[in-house]
This record gives sequence, structure tokens and C-alpha cells, in this order.
Amino acid sequence: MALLSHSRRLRVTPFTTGVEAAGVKAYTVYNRMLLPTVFEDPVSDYHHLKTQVQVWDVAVERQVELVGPDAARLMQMITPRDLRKMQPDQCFYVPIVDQNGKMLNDPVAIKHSETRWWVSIADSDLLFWIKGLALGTGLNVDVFEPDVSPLAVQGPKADILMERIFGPMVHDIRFFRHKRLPFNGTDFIVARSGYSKQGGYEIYVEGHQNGMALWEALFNAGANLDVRAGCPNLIERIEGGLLSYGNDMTMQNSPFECGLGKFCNAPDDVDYIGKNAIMLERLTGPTRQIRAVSIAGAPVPPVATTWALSRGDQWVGEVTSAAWSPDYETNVAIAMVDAPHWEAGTLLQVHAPDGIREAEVQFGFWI
Ligand code: THG
Repeated sequence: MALLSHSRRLRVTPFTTGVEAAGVKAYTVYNRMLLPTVFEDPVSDYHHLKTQVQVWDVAVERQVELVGPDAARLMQMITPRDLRKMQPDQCFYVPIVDQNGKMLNDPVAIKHSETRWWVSIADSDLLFWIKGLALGTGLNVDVFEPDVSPLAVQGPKADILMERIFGPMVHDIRFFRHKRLPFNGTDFIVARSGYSKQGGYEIYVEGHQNGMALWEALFNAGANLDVRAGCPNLIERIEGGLLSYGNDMTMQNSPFECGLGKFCNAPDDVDYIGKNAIMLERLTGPTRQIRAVSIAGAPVPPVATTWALSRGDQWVGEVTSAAWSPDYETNVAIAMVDAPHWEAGTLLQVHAPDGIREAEVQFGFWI
């Protein structure tokens, strides 16, 4: 594969010098920014993530800030999730849907106060959608991308490393809660969250110029923990069933199809975009849904375009992500499967680029 040409449109992050010095081997593009995908190799990165601690440049998780008297109203307008009881130190995983109840993004919402929110977006231009809604509705709220870049600390030793930088206060942060903690004469929002099932934190670094000081402090403090630069790991995120917008779901899918129906819980007296479609599908249920699927045979090649799933002479769905799992000694995959065929134990055929293989619908994800 040819190299990527660099220009201002393909944005670097505050941590790119650290990522390069750590020997990053591959990037992808996400929100028009560089996202590392490989350091050592996917399997070594995977074993290290599951046993040690890694520091991830996830600045591509761009924030959309909503600030103003109507910020909470606009926030509830864009998601079917009930935000009424959300506390000002909470993070919520929120489906964002269009007027037909189809997925536009699956961000984490961070509530600072009734009048100030961040939406930590997946890979689609949600800024334009929210800015357009603010303008079209005439609500009193500013919508913009602030100078904020998340840095994730993930893995079983994340707690030890984080305590060395931010002190024992980090242990008081519960899952999907956040606290503002001092660092180096400034302070950052620190949340217990992250795109792995290994546990850890995300630090929302405010100010591009503050990025490398935190990066270096983490690597200095973690030297005797074998801390390494890492990144969201394809194998681990499939084992854990963490979805990737643009891969496992697109604008063609509803949250119910994505297994996000439990986050479509706003009551009847709360209004939001797509409410009619969401309330209908909540009653009927989806006609297809994401499933964990194992794929037989040798390690699969990368999924670049989806792989069709058949059952005998019928087309029944598609595989959207797949990888060889060293720990489970099978290929693990995420697939969208039609209702009559999604029961655990169902045997299917997957049409991979190197041939037809057997696949089996699982009871759930592996982690
Ligand atoms: N952290 C932050 N921003 C993000 C991501 C993140 N933006 C992009 C992308 N990831 C958004 N997608 C997800 C997908 C899954 C999760 C978070 C963001 C996630 N899911 C947990 C799970 O499925 O176990 C918990 C969900 C819950 O119960 O609330 O963490 O990673 N800042």
C-alpha cells in the first residue's frame, strides 16, 4: 500500500511527536485526523494491553462543545437516551439518530453542567449536524470544536500509573464518571472510560500545548510498569463487542439493530429527533441485529469491505469486523444478521476474500 501524503487537512494531534518517537507502524484516518493502529504488531499490542498498561493517542475522539442556556435542551433533542437524571460528573454512551431513527454517530456525552456539555464523537461529522440544529431551532447555545484531545490510559495496570500522576483521587472516579484533577499547573477532566474492556481512564487534555508534558510524565512515571504507546486494538475490541461507527454500523442502521436499544429509553413525554421511528421500532423490534460470530479456519485477512453471510441458499447478513484471537484460538467477528438466523448456535457460511468458511453465531461477545 502507498504512503499517505500529509497536509493541514490530515490533522496531527498534540501527541503525534510522542507517537512517532514510540515507533508507530500504521495509522488510519478518523475525523480527518491520524489514529495509530499498530505499534509492535496487532498480536503483541493485544497481549501487552491485556496484561500491562498502555497510553493511547485518541485525540481523534474530537469534542463537540455545547454551551449556553439551551445546551441541555439541544443535547436531549439529538439523542433517544433519557438524559433527565444525568449528573454533572457523568459520561453517557448515547446513540445519535436522524429523523428516521438511523445512526449518525455513537459518541460519549460528557456533562459538565446543565449549560455545558461535550460530545466525544466517533468518525462522522457530527459538528455540522449539531451546529445546523442550533441554527435551525434558534436555541440559545454555542456549538464548536474546542481544543481538547483525549489521551487514554488502558490496561490492568492503568490504576497504578494514573495514581502516580494524579494521586489517589483517581480511585474515587467510578465507571463513566469524571473529575477535574490538577496536572502541571493546569487541570484536566479525567474519566474512568475508554475503548477497551481492560479498564482504564481517559484524560481530556485541554490545550494542544499541554499534550506532550502529560505524555512524557506518563512514560517517565510508568517506566517500571513496562508502559507502552498503544491504540484501540482490533482483536480486543471485537472480543469485547465494542462497535466501530462506519464499520459495524452506518447511517443505514437503527440503534436497535446495533444492540443499542437499551440506550433508547427516553419516556413518552420527552421529545427528540427520530422519536416516531424509535418508538415504533421499540415495539416491533429490529429485523436484523449485531451478533458475535466465530469464523473457522486460519487467521482471516482484514475486513476492507463487508463479507456476505449465507445459510444454505439464502443471504442472511454480513461480517463487518473480524480478526484472529490468540486467547480464544478462533477468528472472532462482528456481524449484522437477519432475525430468522441470529439465534446462538446457528451455523452460517461466510464469503471471505480467500474462500467460503463456516461461521457460528455466539451467545454473546467474548469479554
Ligand atoms: N471514548 C471517548 N470518545 C469516544 C470513544 C471512547 N468517541 C468515539 C468512540 N469511542 C465512540 N464509541 C464508543 C463505543 C463504545 C464505548 C464508548 C464509545 C464504550 N462502551 C462500553 C461497553 O460497551 O462496554 C460501555 C457502554 C455503557 O455501558 O455505557 O465504552 O471510547 N471519550
